Amino acid sequence: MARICCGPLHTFALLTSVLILVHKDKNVSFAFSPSAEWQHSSNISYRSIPFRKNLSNNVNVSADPRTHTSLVSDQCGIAVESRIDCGRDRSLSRADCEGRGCCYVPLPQSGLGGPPWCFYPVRYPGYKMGPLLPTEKGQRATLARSEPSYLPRDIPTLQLDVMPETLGRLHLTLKDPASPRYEVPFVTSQSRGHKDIQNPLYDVDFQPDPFGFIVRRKSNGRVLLNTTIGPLLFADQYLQLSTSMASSAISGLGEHYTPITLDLNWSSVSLWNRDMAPHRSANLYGSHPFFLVQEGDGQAHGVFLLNSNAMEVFLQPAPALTWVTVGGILDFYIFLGPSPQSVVQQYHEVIGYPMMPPYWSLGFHLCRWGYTSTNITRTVVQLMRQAKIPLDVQWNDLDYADQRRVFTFDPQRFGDLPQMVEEFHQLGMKYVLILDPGISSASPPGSYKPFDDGLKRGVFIKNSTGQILIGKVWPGPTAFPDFTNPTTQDWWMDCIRVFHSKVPVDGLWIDMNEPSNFVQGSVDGCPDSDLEKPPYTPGVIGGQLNSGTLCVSAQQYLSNHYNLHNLYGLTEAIATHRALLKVKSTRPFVLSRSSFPGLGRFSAHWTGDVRSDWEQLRFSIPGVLLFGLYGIPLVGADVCGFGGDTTEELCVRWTQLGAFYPFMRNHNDRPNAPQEPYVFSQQAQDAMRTAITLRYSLLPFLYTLFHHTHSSSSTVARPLFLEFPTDPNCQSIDRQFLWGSSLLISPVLEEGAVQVTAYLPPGTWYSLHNGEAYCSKGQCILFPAPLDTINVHVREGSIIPQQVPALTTTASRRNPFTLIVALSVGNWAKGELFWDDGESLDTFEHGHYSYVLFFAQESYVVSKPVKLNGSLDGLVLGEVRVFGVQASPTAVWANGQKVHDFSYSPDTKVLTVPGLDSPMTAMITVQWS
Ligand code: MIG
Repeated sequence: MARICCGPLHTFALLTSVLILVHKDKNVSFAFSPSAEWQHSSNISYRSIPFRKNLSNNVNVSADPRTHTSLVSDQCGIAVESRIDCGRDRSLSRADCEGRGCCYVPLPQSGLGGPPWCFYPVRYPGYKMGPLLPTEKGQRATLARSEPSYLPRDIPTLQLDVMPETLGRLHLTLKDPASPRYEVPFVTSQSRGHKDIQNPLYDVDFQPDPFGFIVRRKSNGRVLLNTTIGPLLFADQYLQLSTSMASSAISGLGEHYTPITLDLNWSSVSLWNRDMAPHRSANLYGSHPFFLVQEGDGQAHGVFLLNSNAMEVFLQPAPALTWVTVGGILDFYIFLGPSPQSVVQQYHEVIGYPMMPPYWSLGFHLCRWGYTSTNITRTVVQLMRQAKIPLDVQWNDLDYADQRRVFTFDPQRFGDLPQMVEEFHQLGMKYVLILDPGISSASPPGSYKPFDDGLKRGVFIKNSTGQILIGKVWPGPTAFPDFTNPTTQDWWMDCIRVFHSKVPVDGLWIDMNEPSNFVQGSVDGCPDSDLEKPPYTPGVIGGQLNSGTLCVSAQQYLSNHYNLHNLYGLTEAIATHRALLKVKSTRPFVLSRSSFPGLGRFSAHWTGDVRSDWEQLRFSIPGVLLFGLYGIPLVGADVCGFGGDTTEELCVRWTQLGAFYPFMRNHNDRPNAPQEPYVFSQQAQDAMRTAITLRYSLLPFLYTLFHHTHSSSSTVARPLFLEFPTDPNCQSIDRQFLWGSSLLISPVLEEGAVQVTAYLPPGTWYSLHNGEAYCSKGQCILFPAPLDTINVHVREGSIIPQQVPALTTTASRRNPFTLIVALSVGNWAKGELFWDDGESLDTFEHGHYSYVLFFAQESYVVSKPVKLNGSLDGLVLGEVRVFGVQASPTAVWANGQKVHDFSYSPDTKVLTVPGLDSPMTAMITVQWS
């Protein structure tokens, strides 16, 4: 069965050193004296920075002789891969380029999408750094430039703050000390800066002139960031900083349609929230200026640039990266890991740990645009129940609203909406509605309270001259609430409270919150200004910042839209979460399309308008995994695809993969062929039922993973490299993923395929379906994957709590538990269960939960409650299945009583002990011999 198959999985080319100060002439002084030319962050021991010659040998430049022609001055002798574009803001002629003091060296491959023709020389003049002085939080220095840069409105003097905040976290800011600039609100809790961190994992050195800094991993001296490879530019609307990278395996900088590691071949990614169906090279709904770098030896670090302005990040093969943002300050957090999972944790410590979702939100959700009445919606639910396919949450899209105005419902087609929701509740189900931010501004006065009231309370975003900005969305002309205004949050809560008193929705789906606008900027266009047309516009869809959204000169309570645009969805999520919390007093469920760091504390996310095709199915995996890194673990793509017609086969495969998205919702666009599970053949329905039922049986395990991500920020859907960081084969795998550390999911992603090639990291893995063991040396194995099967493997040493599934979680939560015990080679296993009522607020924080530990050794399994709060009362352990029992047991005991109907399969080496009926609130021991 086992065969080594997938050929060379990317072998990791570790660049041990990436200092890219290239200089060929020994006589030109680079042998600077560290004490004179370099400053060192005082809390760490002194390190000199010897000039590392010929590091460009890492990259082959000799292939192109023109690189080293005599025309090129010594200052320009920079390896092609390391050349940093001096003309990002506009294309430059030779005269322009040299006028900037840059190197002009056209290459056959340069131009669009290749290395730059015009690049900065070594030590391009910039800011000069003054002495580092101690502060309460670390150290501070003043940076000043003597000559202006080529950009309009330079900030001539900067304040640098270096704040070692924890052993693994360094915080570094650059701002204008003369006049305060916009800084991102809402995201970080109070900075925990402390200058007395003893022995941190990092080392920082500064090059004073031109200013640059180098961050090293202290343990091995590896250079993680080196910003001396290019100039710091800091003008009012153009901030730029370049750095070398410690490897080419970089994940993050979302939201984009991309594999799990980014393309460094002279590519760029723009961060500017946009209503845009996922496709390559487009800025999508959210912005996440964070990335994680796998260093190649199992260690990793991360960088977060806390900046919400429109940003473009340029990636080049050196490997190196250049941030360009059009406003705000430079506010960097650097996370030293050293494991990739700890990088994620350190990042989430800054942006906040994810919320604990209500249990029901982990069930199956069904939605489509085009359920045009309550009766049609009721029928959907009936047909699902007839097909015996689990469904926890029924949804309605815009169809419900009266003239598409939020906080109303159509009196004819949805006249009995309140009763319908009540009926769903009687079935043990939940109900979620869409809620767009745009508030119709065209209803006659007195006929639409949300607008009238909002107008009175001054909640809407204003244009640059102080009138309410009117755009156009589904209801026609609309005003946009400014959620940065506390008054708006109160008004929003009132709207939700009034609506909820009529229609008791269980959660809200906040769509269109980039915000999306069908006219550019506003119905009156936008003014001609530096905000609307900055000196440099990042490469965004539509070419302008106001494309598909509001005029960026629009005014909000905290700042202008230019600064706050990327926060619109986050601020709406905060307001919606807060409103639901007040109105319902249970854990809020909010699903937001637009996102920014910190969203995961308030909301779930879906990946927007994905097309029903195989490529989008495949890319949904990195999409989901990356949102885990961004701290939004409750995430999924629309199962079976949103745009275009699905096929039966695609929909089956998508349902199987979707059963392992942390958030699972089948959702479809209006014009498309229906894709509810019951519309397909019996065979397809059976396959979908199997997949969704499998998910339901695993929900206790999934819920426990969510508890961990909420309490300690471990990831739920986990890329393999996070769990197996020292296995180079896992570096870029994104066709498979893990749930936590112990379930490996290997879905079919190709049309017509009935087998799947799956990489199993070294160790024993058991088929979740039948317990068959695979002993892997770290190899690819070909598994059968007929249409009714998704391959899931359990890692040796783990115990997975399951529960007998049902058609809703309301019912399944009362069913007997089952334990899957996957014995390790050394005959042990462990696992745990977090359990509470599934919906009360802050149960972990208040201790209102139960916790059960499971462990197995040699020939017994123990279930041991370590904390009980009543939530497990009446629940029983029904069955234990032990994988990897080498010899057929002759007797089995449960709590000392002989069990007669156990079974053992000599083929798969699985021991099944059924009919236990033991209360989960007591210790249970199952033993065999
Ligand atoms: O302009 O509400 O991404 O899920 O069905 C389209 C209708 C608006 C976009 C969402 C999609 C939703 C649709 N919405």
